[in-house]
Amino acid sequence: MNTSEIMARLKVKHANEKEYLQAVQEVLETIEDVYNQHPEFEEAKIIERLVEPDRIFTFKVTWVDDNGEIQTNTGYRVQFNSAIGPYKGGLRFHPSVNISILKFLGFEQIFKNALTTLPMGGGKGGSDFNPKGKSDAEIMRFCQAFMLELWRNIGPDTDVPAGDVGVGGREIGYLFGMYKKLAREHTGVLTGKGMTWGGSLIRPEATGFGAVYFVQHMLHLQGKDIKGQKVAISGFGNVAWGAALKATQLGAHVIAISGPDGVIHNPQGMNDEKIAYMLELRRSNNDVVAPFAEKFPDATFIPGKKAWSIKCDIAMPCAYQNELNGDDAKELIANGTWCCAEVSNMGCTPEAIAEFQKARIMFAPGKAVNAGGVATSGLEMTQNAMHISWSAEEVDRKLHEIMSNIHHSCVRYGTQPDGYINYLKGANVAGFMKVATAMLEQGVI
Ligand code: 2IT
Repeated sequence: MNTSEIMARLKVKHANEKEYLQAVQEVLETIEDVYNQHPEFEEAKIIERLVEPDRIFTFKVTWVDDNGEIQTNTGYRVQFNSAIGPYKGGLRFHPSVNISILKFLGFEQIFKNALTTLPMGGGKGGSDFNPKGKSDAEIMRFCQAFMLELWRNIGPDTDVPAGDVGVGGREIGYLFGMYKKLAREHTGVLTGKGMTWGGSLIRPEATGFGAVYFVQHMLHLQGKDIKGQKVAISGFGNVAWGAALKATQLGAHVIAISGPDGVIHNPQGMNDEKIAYMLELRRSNNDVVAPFAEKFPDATFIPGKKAWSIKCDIAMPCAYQNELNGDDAKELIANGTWCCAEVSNMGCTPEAIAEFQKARIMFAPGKAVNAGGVATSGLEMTQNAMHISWSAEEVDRKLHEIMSNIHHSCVRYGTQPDGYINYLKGANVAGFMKVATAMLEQGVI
């Protein structure tokens, strides 16, 4: 079967899973050429096998809230592909979480993890639990109840979860505590752990830092520097924080951050105090960015608007999937934006990507740009397995090297005859070739 036939069948079989279908379609469209050049892949039905997760666990999570009321949520873990290493990928706690979203995230994770050059397969999990407004004790009870089910299906050489939207250091702590108690082992079964109990230095910063390192490579190749550029960032979570911090350190002006409630226009750029306040805002668990403008009067809050309404050179979506659509892309392009580096997973809709590519604007996909996060998780696994801990400089040096390699792979597989670099194609083809070859070599399993 060719890629269009496979896609057509998937659309019938999983008609309700729109995010999953979107992620698969994007990959299949970009790898079609190489797939056709490798009849051995088609013969081994590599794509048919790759789009189907190895297994999915669904479980009930019951817990008691602070009012003594019993709450029920659904927990999931999608173990997608283990061709090149144990399943690896984050846990997302958000009311929108469902099978389609976790399958899209798990599918993307396969290629992203392959790009890092580290031995990690693809997986993803989470729950429809809404952390917004929950007390610390409620978060702990939920995490413990979640792990009470999940622990049997994960392990340091089997499946290693981490954080994602709604899951940060605090949640990883509660999840790890329960895992350790049940499994009676202190191993690297989760990443993003605390620094005193097996966590890697630089892991909290890694996704945002890695993304900015990637952007530096994109710019250098065009003879440009990040210093002095205006950067618009969406979100104000852990990833947005890391990106804002590194971009500011390198002399860029982060002129927008945003939340579900609207955008902060910050024409003066960030400083240490503002960046520290981003963390405070996130810790407040209220999911609003408006208080930033109350604290810093040089910034303005524009309710209901996205970060893409602010004039910028470089756009970095750092929040959710499909947060930048075709109209947003048109607005950015009209305002003179010349680079979009997706930091969220599938942050741009297919229409937005088409607009950027049509305008020959630099665009790079999340699975390349944000891979520094999971790469540093991979480095955390290595340190745990070796029972050692590397210095921040050592981890940052390795992160730099990994991002440079990923950029190199994208350029190698994505440079078009006219010189335009199709980073989306480059990332998908590079990741696919590695996983497909591994699957072929391991036989029909
Ligand atoms: O989307 C991602 O790559 C993550 N949420 C991080 C996954 C990880 O295992 O560190």
